Amino acid sequence: MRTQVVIIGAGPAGLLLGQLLARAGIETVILERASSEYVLGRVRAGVLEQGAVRLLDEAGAASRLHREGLPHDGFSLAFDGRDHRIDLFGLTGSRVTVYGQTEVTRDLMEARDAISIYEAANVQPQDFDGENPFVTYEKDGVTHRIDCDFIAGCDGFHGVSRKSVPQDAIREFERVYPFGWLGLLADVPPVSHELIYANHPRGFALCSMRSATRSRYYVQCTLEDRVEAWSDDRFWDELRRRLPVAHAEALVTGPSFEKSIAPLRSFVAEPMRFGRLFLAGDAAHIVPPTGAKGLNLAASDVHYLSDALREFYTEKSMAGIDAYSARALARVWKAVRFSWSMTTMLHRFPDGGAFGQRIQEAELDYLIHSRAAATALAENYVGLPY
Ligand code: RFL
Ligand code: PHB
Repeated sequence: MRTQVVIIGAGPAGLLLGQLLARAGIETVILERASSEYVLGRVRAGVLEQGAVRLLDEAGAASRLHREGLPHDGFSLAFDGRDHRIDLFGLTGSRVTVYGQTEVTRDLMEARDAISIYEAANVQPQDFDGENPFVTYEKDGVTHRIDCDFIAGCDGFHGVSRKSVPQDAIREFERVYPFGWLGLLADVPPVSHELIYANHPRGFALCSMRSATRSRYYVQCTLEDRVEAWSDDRFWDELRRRLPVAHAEALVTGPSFEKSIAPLRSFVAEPMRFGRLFLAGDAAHIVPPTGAKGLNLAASDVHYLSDALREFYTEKSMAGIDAYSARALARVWKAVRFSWSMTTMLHRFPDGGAFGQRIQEAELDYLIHSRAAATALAENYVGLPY
């Protein structure tokens, strides 16, 4: 079998790229290791930048997002027992949209303009340093081969694409944080109509949502914590303790239907192109979720990559392809910096000590008293321009 572009991974990066290319008339096959039900069952991101919304529009997959997504003009930083609002719209003229990654994935799956093959085992990108790359995979016990012009590795942090690159051709940068996030999803109304990021002596907490009737909450936990040790009651008690009193009293609790622990990490692989193999999204970089940037970075990579491939097929030009890695990485590193700084400002570090604590207090105090500082935070949160 032959196609123009093989995409490995049907997460948001792979599906969005497939959809944009298919709409541009570029033949694409997406190979996904998991089943579509499994991909849809993963609960992850919730906040979209306007750039990501525009791309979903371009992909023809945004009509439900426009109906059901929640526009947010600001969020709250809670510390010292009080709320301090960051007026995103007032400071930047821009807003974010709260809409679950699960829903983005479902909308892209339903658009179905690209061919997707689920439960493809042992996917392997091959010969991408030459002119004739191909990808092999197994399905129902049979080995298949797809010849192509390009391979897009959109297979997440644990995928095969980055691992297929020779060690001496890639440089990796990493920071692992000494804590995780315990997240819970419940059908209860959100405690506030905007997100609350709380810095508290007991640890960070985040109040987010999926809709007016579905809440997503997180508390900072240790790396040794196990989900089984966290009953719903224990979670709700801990969350309440970390919020300002008015929110703690207003918190509506109920049975959870999803609870999981995610470790926090910053990671970047450079470059993002190796001959005819590209990396995009979590396959190339990971950010801690504190800045709400992971999914949005996957979208901006896909923007640069889909532009480059369209340019190649319509104008026979390699310019966009040659520029892809540098363009994407320039935006990636700014989001890595922002996510690291939000994480550092809001969490309790086991070895942070009294000095670390005073620095956090000074930074938060500066933020709420300086319009310049608040604007810098807001412009990163709503997303830097593509
Ligand atoms: P994904 O979503 O990991 O998808 C990769 C896909 O590739 C498949 N795969 C393979 N397929 C074939 N062969 C192989 N060998 C394969 N290996 C893997 C996988 O099965 C999967 O389907 O990566 P992608 O598409 O780059 O998307 C990235 C985002 O999922 C991620 O950055 C965000 O979820 C991060 N994130 C957030 N991002 C935001 O922008 N805003 C947020 O508010 C936000 N909150 C979060 C988050 C991530 C979290 N966790 C759990 C990591 C909150 C959390 C808790
Ligand atoms: C979420 O709703 O899951 C969410 C929101 C904001 C973040 C991280 C996660 O910074």
